[in-house]
Amino acid sequence: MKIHMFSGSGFAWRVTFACQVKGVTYDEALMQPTRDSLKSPAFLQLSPRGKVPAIEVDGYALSESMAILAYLDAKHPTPPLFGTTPEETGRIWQAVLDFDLYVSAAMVSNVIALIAGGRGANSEDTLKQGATVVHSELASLEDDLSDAGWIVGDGLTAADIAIFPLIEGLIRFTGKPEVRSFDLGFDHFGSRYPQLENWRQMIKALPAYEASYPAYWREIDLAQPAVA
Ligand SMILES: N[C@@H](CCC(=O)N[C@@H](CS)C(=O)NCC(=O)O)C(=O)O
Repeated sequence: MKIHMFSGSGFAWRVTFACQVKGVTYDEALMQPTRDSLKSPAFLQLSPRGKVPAIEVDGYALSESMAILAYLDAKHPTPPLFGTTPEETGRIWQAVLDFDLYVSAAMVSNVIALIAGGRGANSEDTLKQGATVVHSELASLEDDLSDAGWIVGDGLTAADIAIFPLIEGLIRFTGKPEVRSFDLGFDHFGSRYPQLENWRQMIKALPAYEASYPAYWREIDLAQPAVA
């Protein structure tokens, strides 16, 4: 299986994480996050909206990270990521869709993408508004974790894999020195969100975490000011 992606995309990390959990081998087809590359006719054949991730398997192409996770789960059922009972499956999709429909825009478009794209310095108001929405959503997630500390039920599911990479991106990008002065409130994450911090540590303890950690994030330490 080939995964078209760029290293550090939270949506692509969902797919590589799920592959690692399931022991599915894959090749990363790394792209540049540019219009030329993402909106090229060839890539639009694979991903009609020109977004990563997209996969190719034996002539079959699929985009949308959660569609890819559902495909992987159907093709490689062990371990199951979408529950083992209809009730669990419903809860997992509820959590995923809730996040993607109501949370990820504030988190990705109004915080992570602005900072990652270098536009954060000119967007303080948007960043602050985005951060306010994200904090209220994180507070709900903090309260709603299962008794076992996962998003749903007593083990890792697609809901954890959907949400975790984007929270890691949020923490990484808001830790940039030039953004810290905006005081968005995401540093000291663990003291503000102790249950979510415990959940992050449970995920980080899984072998799939290290195995899928974005190579680009390892290479570039955002906490250090950029060298001119
Ligand atoms: N809903 C999509 C979102 C994918 C997405 O937004 N990918 C970003 C990278 S993190 C992208 O390709 N952005 C390029 C663009 O929108 O032009 C999914 O879950 O796969």
